[in-house]
Amino acid sequence: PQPTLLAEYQPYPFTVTGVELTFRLAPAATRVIAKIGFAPNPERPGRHDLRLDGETLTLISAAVDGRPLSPTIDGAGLTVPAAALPQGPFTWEAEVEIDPKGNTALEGLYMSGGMYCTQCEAEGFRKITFYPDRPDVMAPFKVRIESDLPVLLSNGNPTAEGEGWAEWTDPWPKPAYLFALVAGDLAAVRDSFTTMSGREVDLAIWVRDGDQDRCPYAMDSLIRSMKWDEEAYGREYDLDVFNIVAVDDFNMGAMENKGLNIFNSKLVLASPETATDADFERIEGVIAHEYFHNWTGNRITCRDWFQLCLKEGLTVFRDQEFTSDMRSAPVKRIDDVLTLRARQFREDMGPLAHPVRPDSYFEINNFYTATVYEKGAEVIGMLKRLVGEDGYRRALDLYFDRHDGDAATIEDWLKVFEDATGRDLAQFKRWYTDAGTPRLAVTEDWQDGAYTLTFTQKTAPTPGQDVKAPRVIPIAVGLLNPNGDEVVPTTVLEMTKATQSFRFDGLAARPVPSLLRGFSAPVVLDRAVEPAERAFLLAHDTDPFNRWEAGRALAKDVLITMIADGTDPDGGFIDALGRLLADETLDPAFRALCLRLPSEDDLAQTLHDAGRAPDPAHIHGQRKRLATAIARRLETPLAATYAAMATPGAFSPDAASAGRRALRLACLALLNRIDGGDRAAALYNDAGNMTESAGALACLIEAGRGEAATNAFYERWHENRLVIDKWFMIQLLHAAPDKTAATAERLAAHPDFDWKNPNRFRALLGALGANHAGFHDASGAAYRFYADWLLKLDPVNPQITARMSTAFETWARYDADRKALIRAELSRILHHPSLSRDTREMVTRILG
Ligand code: HT7
Ligand code: ZN
Repeated sequence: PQPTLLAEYQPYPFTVTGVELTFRLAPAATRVIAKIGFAPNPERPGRHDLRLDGETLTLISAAVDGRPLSPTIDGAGLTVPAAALPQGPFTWEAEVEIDPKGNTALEGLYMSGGMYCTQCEAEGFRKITFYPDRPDVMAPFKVRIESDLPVLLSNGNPTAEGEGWAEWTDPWPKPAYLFALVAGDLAAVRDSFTTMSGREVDLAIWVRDGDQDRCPYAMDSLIRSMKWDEEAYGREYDLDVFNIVAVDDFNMGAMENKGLNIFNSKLVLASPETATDADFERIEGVIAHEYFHNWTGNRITCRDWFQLCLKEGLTVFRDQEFTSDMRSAPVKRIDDVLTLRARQFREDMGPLAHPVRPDSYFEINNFYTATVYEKGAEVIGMLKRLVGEDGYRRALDLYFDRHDGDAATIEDWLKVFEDATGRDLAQFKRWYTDAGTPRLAVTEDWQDGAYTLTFTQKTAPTPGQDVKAPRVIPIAVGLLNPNGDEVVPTTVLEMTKATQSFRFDGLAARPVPSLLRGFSAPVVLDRAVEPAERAFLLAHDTDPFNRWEAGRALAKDVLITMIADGTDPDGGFIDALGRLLADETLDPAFRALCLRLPSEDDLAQTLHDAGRAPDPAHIHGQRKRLATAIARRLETPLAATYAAMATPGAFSPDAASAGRRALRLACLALLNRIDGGDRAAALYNDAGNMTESAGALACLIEAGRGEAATNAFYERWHENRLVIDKWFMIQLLHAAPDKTAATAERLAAHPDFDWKNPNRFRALLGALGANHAGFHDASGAAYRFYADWLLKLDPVNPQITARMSTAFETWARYDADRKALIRAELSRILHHPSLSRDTREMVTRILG
């Protein structure tokens, strides 16, 4: 197969004037009758064949303007020669048969727990009917659903219904990837929202009967999102109804189909007993994200899938802003940077590195990545920093005015910023076109009251891009005097050259720099800093992000030294941590983040960057050793904080309560190193919510006394799928390295390991891949087990298989033996005779 190339984009030769679909639902033989109006597209003069995408469809009949015809069908669609088409507009009619029940790939129309549902992004609509399945073809849709099931939903507004049928009309032209249909025996939780212009919108969340009491948080999040988008961006909802449906079998988190969002049930259903604080926060964020797509994605969509970041980067940025406003902005920023570094930096530094706007793909589903989403959001954060709040608002207003109803590009996006602010963004565009994370080296000079910072940027070659030109990097800097007072408040330096100096005059003493405040650009700062300076910033920096960053860097330095020479951990670092822990002026959630040690994966990457092959078992051991040393030295304040942070009374998912629980559990995890699991056992017995139950269970497993609690947890929750996902996950995440593969094997044989369910598969295999020392155990047993399961899942669900193959993306970091073991597993996968295109592309790229 040939890759799809950005450079080869051409508009579709026809416009679609309207789509009418009738669905006669039956599990193994659904009939889809399509009536589609086509007209010649003036952007592609001349006569053209009609090419329609279509996969896994059985064509029953086809006609153009009522005249039956037999088009040529291949594995990817059908063609009607230009000669068989009228010169002007025409109507295409086709009836096809599809098999929702046999659709295990969960793309197109499929069944989940007796209900019909769809997933059409990116290219799933072509599994429903023959159609130009590309985002720049937009049309109004009218849908009739015929079924005995009581609830029949599609996009837009309900326009008619009768016994066994319902009709929906979506007046807003949309690309096929936003099409949705749901049919099932569902219960609704309802509310309403009055928009800023006074229109009443009926809101409903549809779930299985019995799950209604786990919907209020999602509904509340939706209402807050609708309000926020009006206040922050002036964006109002544009239909009479907004429906959300929760489904158990879903490949990703959720989908922003116009007026009918479909969600993975884990991102809707939450109660204090079944969901953790992290689940609540994630639900709030994803409900907001999908809702915000109504403007950034649906009203303005992407011209082609290369422009995916246009909607995803912007919508992630918007949901991050929303969460910052709802919760604590500094804590949210730290969380986002932790995610970015853990997922996107890892991607950008390995064989899967690609630009925020890629320029070639075999399978677009493989490009729903941390680079497109999270780095895409960072790029928008940089733009906002460069043009300021007002410039950003003007640019966004212009974007919505100019492009409403369009299928737009990154060029269009940058142009509105240029037009609204007068800036030239030609160099900035490199953030979209060039892969790789720039490294920023820093040197300082201090002479006669003048302090000069010199930065040098370098980006290592990435696949297909050997040479990198300098990028625009906004570097937010503040300067502190030796007393800890801020003498230069946050200033954004605009770096545009490979090497560039910035001078600060009139200072009375050599300052301490606080660099890259708020993580103002997605780069790695390379600067050798003395522990004393880091401790100074940890104590005095006014920028909360950099305060946390200083503690993080200290912890990392200590750990890297311990790993290198087995020395005892640094007491100064632990005492600095102790001061932070005891500082009650600091938000508990912030203190919890400061107590969290750098991950083993992060340490492995740091060692690799320094030219050393990481030893996962040794890293694991030294990280534990540091945790033990912290617990011993800070036992008294940790125990006091553990007691003080209890949240008695009714559970509230608000940020302040969640922060207290996070700090309490961070203390528990450390104390667990020295109390043999006693506190965890007590907490497990008393826990009044899932945050504490799950946290205590993890500690008990770590302490080697998890068996009884693990069994009790299962007994208590075996009827709740989402909680049993946690049960699988916790056991694997916390298994000892030499027992991880065996634990995975045992759990895979458990009758509840319903491996065709993506959440369950991810709970087990995802957690195995995330247990760094266990996954990379020198025996290679985990590698083998993991590869076996990828091969088993591939014919059933290629999308999930391909995505999960990324567990192997870091293979080049490790020693020769591990490299050989991983490469052998990857080539075993690659040589499988009927490997999917999805997994083939990923494994080929990973092998390099
Ligand atoms: N825009 C949605 C992406 C998505 C998706 C992509 C490929 C395969 C399945 C999928 N499900 C959802 C979700 C979002 O980012 O908002
Ligand atoms: Zn999205």
